[in-house]
Amino acid sequence: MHRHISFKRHLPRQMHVSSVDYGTDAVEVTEQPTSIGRIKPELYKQKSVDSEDTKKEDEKSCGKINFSLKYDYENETLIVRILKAFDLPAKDFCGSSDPYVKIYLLPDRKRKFQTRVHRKTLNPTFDESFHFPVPYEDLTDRKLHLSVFDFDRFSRHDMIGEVILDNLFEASDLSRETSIWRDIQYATSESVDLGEIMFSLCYLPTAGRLTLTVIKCRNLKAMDITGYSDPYVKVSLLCDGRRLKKKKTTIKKNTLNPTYNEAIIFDIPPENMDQVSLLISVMDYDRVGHNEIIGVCRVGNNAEGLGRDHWNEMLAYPRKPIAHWHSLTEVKRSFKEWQGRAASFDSQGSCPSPKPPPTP
Ligand SMILES: [Ca+2]
Ligand SMILES: [Ca+2]
Repeated sequence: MHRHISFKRHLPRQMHVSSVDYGTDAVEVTEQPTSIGRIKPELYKQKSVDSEDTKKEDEKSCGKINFSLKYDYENETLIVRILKAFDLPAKDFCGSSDPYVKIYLLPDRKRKFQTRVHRKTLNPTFDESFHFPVPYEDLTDRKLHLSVFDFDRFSRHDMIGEVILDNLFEASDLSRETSIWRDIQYATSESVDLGEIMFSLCYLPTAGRLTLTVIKCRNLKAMDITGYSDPYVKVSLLCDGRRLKKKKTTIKKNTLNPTYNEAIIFDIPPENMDQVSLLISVMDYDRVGHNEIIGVCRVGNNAEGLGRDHWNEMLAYPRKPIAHWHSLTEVKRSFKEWQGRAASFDSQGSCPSPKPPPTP
C-alpha cells in the first residue's frame, strides 16, 4: 500500500523532467520556475545532440556500458548489476585495457562498490551485483554513479569515463530488473566528490539581462577542521576566456548544504551571448588565510554537457527561469578544459574570433 502511494507520487516527475532533479523545495525561489512544465525534454535533447559536434569524438571513443537496476522491496535494497561494457578505449601500450567499474549511489560516497578487474579486454563481461540499502521513497533523490577505470599494476589507474544516471526511474519503476545501456562519458577524474549546486538561469533578450539565481548547494566538500565549510558562490562573466565581471553571494557559515536564493545579474546584449560564459565557483570563506575553491562549474555556449544544455535551454525559453543541479568539478580539471579551448587564442596573443574553432 505504502509502496503504491510512493510510486504514484514519483511518477509525474519521472515522466516530465527526465534527468532533471528540481528538489522538493525549489518553489521557494522568488522567480517562480513555473516554466518547467513547458520544457519538452525530448525536443531539447534532440537539439543538444544536433549542436554537439566538437565533443562527439571523445564521447564516441569511451564505449558503452550495460547495467541493470531492480528494487528489492522486502529488503529495501536497490540491486545494481553491472553486466558488461563494449568498445572501451585502449589505455595501455599493448592496445588494450584492464577495466573495472566503481559504483556509488550518490549523494552517499561512503558506500562504494567495485567490480573485479578484467585483464586485457575492451569488451568485458562483469555480471556482478551490488546491493545498496535504501528506502524506496528516497530513490528519487539518489543518483547512480559508475566510473570505469583501467587497472595498472605500477601506476595510478587511468579513468576511462563515467556514467551518471540522474533519474533511477527513467526506464521503469524498478519492480522488475531493467537493463540499461549508456554511453560512457569522457572524464579524467571522478567529478562528484565536491558536491552540487542548483541555480536557475533566465535571459531577457529585450533588456539584455541575464539573471543567475543561486538556489542552493548540497553535499559540499568539507574544507574546515570542523567538518563543515563556510560556502559562498562567486560568479564570473567570461568573454572569450577573459574575466569581465565577478559577483558573489553572501557567506553561509558552517554548512555543507547552504540555501541562498540570491540573484546575480549581468547585462549582456543578445549579440554577445555566443561569446560569453559564466564560471560558477563555490568557495569556502576562511577568516584567516585565503578563501579556498571547493569546486566550479561552467555554463555557456562553449561549455560542455549540462553546462551547454542549460545555457541553450535558457536561450530557447527567454524570460523563464530554468533551474538545474550541476555537479562541481575540480578547478584544475575545468581550467584545463577551458585552457584547451583557449589555446588557439593564446597562440595568437589576443581574442580574435567570437567563436572558438572546434577542438581537434
Ligand atoms: Ca592497464
Ligand atoms: Ca572556512
